[in-house]
Amino acid sequence: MMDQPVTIKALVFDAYGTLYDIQSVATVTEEAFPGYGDLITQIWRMKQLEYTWLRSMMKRYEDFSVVTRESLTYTLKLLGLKYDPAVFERIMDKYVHLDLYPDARAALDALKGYKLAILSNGSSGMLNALVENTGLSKVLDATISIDSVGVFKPDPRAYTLIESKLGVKPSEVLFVSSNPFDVCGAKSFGLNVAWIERVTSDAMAAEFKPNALITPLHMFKAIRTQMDHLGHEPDYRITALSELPKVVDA
Ligand code: LAC
Repeated sequence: MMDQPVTIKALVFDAYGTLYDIQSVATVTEEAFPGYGDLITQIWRMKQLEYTWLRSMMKRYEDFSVVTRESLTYTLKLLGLKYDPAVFERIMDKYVHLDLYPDARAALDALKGYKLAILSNGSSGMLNALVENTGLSKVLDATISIDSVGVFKPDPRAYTLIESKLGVKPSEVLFVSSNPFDVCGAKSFGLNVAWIERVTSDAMAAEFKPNALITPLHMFKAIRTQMDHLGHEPDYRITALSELPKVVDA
């Protein structure tokens, strides 16, 4: 927990996996390629994140729409799936119509009075369309893309955008993410961080019984939803966004 009380002025949210359910692409991937939906959904997301990190390290930034397309191409190719451009575009289009987590809207409404923003690796174009299509533009003060620094989270330069765009010091920010790599990056940078543990460690362990059928979703959860061992722990662990008012008003 935090060493001393701080006054939180802004809550800044990661987008994909935190406010928006990235698994909701499974409906379109399954519809486009029956029987492959889960495989495509998980490989695509794992590669997409990997490409953000590789591009940052290679200093070959391309925005998240490019990364998302390249990782989808990788996935369909490895599975030997043939497709026409319209099918590809239909799958991509889900990225600007992702499902909000059921608890997202009510939690944001309950936090009125704080500055509320998204800081995401998404490109400005993708994020603005998503926020508009899902009605969040009315409740958010800012939708911040890392586009303007040309490097993806968890690079510290990405997190500097909160202060430069919102005018709020890192010590006055509660950053909220479900993505362990993002929690570690934000904490390492110096933000207060709440981790939304969408898959608790008990629930995770319960899914891995001897000889249990392990699906691509299980592997995704094992690799991308549990806290990483990078020497940084979140200040708060929550299991629903509805717990946030209690965290900041405490
Ligand atoms: C984001 C991805 C990393 O929204 O989840 O930044």
